[in-house]
Amino acid sequence: MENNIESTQSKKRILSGIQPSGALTLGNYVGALRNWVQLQKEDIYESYYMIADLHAITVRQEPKDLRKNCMDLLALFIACGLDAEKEPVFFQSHVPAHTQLGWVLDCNTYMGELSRMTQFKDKSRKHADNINAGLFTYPSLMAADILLYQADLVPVGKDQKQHLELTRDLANRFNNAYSDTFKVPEPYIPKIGAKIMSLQDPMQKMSKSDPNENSFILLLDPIDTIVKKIKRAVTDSGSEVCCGEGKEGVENLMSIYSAMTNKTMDEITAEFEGKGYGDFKSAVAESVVDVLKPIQERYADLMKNKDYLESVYKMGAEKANYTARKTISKVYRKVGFIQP
Ligand code: ATP
Ligand code: LTN
Repeated sequence: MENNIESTQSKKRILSGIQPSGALTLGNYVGALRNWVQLQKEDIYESYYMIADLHAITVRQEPKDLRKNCMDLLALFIACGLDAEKEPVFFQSHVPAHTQLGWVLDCNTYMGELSRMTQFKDKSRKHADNINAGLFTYPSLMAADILLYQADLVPVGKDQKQHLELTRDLANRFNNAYSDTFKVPEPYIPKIGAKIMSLQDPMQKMSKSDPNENSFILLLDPIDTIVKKIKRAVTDSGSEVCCGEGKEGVENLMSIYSAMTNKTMDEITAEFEGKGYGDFKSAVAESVVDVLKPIQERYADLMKNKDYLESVYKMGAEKANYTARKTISKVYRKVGFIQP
């Protein structure tokens, strides 16, 4: 069988993205962004990080808000520690190969597979007045994002696992039908904080589109708001800081504290033995503020330098296009299109 997967690639590759569909939450940071920064520091991967603007319009977006969210997200990626000069950070819409491969994969994805996606079901429920075709085929476009870069690893939160499984199925399906073309990627889901829960309902994921503002912490929330939201977080009628049945609210705060301080759950239980929720919540709030304050300061500085941000995304698009074009021309050739 012809093996066309790039053999010159020396480092393993990473690709991931976040939608510019609103302000980032602590869940996005813990489940995704912070791991991107750590992985980039390890320097054993070549990484591509994108702002998934094409995905964002599967839900109605006000154009001026979308523009603002895109620039905010770019600045936040850098403020959180991504080195955008070293490796590409780019807007998905700046790389036409995403939509090109998205179409080819649409034609290799079954309706039944797409109907099973829980994100589609959730979002159809939330946006019942706009259940559009893009929302339905979103997972094929996400697979295209990943397969274009021949990514080995995709760091995401737990909610994206199902999309990753479909991506792997599509890669294998295409490779079997047309000969080896795509790397089959692995998800990278953190052990701690893979799913940070709502502060108001610990059975629900913390989500930036939750109508209850007390349910999430935004990376750019003012410090006193962060403290207030944590103090108001739902716990239970007991007073023990530990995990277990009925302790979901406390466990969620423990996960946040663990993610912020790198302490294990056992260490946290020991630290707060004999102390009440008041002390615990103060410590959680302090740990979140310690992490977010420097990010907010860097973000404010970056937003004053629009020229720099522009240079970053242009450079990112150039590098991303270079890699993506190689894959899409291979795919077009393999499916039988005449070379232009
Ligand atoms: P929306 O509320 O609009 O559906 P979202 O907050 O779920 O958005 P996405 O842009 O869909 O955010 O997700 C970006 C990344 O953040 C993904 O890797 C996702 O898995 C991760 N993520 C999102 N929410 C959480 C959470 N509560 N805990 C851990 N990871 C999360
Ligand atoms: N589907 C993801 C965002 C996303 C993504 C990607 C993540 C779009 N393309 C490629 C990883 C790799 C979400 O909704 N959180």
